[in-house]
Amino acid sequence: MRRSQYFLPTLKENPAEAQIVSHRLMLRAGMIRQSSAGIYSWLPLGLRVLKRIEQVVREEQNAAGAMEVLMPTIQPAELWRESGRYEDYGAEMLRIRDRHEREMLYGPTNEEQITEIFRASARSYRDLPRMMYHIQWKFRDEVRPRFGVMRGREFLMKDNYSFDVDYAGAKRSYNKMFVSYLRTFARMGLKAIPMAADSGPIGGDMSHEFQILASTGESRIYCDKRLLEFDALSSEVDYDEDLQPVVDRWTGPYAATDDKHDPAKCPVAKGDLIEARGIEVGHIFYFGTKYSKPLNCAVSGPNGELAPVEMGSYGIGVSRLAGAIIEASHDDAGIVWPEAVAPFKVGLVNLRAGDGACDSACAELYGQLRAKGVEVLLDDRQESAGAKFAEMDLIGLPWQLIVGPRGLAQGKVEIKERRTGAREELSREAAFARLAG
Ligand code: P5A
Repeated sequence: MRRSQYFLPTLKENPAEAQIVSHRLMLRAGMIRQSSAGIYSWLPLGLRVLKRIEQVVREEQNAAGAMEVLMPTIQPAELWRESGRYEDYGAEMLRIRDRHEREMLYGPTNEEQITEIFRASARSYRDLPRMMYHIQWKFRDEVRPRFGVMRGREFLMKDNYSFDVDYAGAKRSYNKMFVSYLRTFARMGLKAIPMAADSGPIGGDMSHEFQILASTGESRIYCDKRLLEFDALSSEVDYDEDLQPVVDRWTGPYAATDDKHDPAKCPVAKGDLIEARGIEVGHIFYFGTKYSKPLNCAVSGPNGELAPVEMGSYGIGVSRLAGAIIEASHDDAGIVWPEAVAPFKVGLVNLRAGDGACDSACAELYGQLRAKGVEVLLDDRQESAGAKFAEMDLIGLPWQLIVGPRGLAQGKVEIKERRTGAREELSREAAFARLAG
């Protein structure tokens, strides 16, 4: 992509309405634009990040054996009357009527809907287990939408639903998602800590939320520092194996949110206890037959007896993650994207646009990198070097490839790693080989 043709409305000043760093940086980097309270448009740079986050989530869901579907945003009220949640959900639910005065709602979550889909065809225990997920917009009329996309009213969620024959099977599905979440967040460069949680309006009696550490997080958390040392990606997970040992490894050491932490009863030695702030980026639930029973989603067992299926649901805040990753990864100059979710891998800076040698070196590097599948943003504008560097740092691409007349005269270009600030002068070929790898 050429910067001269790109829609990237960056801001020099800090927007007054933004209270936290990720909101400020998303607005300044031209990633999002507010439409109304808690509702945002995603501009080209922001949408690229959102899609990349989505893709990591999708790959890990598929690897765990879940199947992608797509359910609508608008649901009929009667479905929610069947489960009893239509009234229970309260003012957070956006209720609407169509032209025939039929009551509809903009889905805050999809437990009812997936159960309705599944019950129409599931007959026997042989049809189980199944996991189905979608990545779809949700609406919750939050009392206080704030912090940009971190607490929106409209937000993008990955929600997965599991169907099993019995508790043992449901626990297995739960564990699969538990492990899959550790992998998903680790791939994004995040350290996520699972902790026992309340199940709230989703219900059920087993639930974990996944919190990533960030000083601006909304939740106060306590955890054994050894939890931070575990590496979720160190071993390839084979989802056919019993995953309980992996789960025990993570839930064994102490971790709790504020409301659950009792200093008098805390089992962790003082020196090992970390007190931090966290952002909830995922939440998983086991709720057994809470929805399958009222909605009549049952299958026959090996002896022909009919029993409601055992269910769980598993959410990841996809749009929230865009903000959460920035909270976890930025510096004074701007965003520092982990490579796995960066909107472009390389920012190619032409220090003297209009200079024949610089233009042709940039065009060549741009073409070669793209031919290797590397996403490049080429700053080909006639702006000052300072302005270009400041913008590159602000938008946080992992690598800057800097081409100027002085270096080129000696056959050299410069590479800067955004995270460390480390700079290196290299030949064009060596720079290309480094970035194309
Ligand atoms: C699990 C999947 C559920 O809704 N039903 C389907 C279950 N869980 S949850 O905890 O309520 O939400 C899952 C994740 O969605 C993100 N999230 C939000 N993101 C941005 N703005 C919001 N207002 C918002 N509300 C929830 C969180 O990351 C949460 O963990």
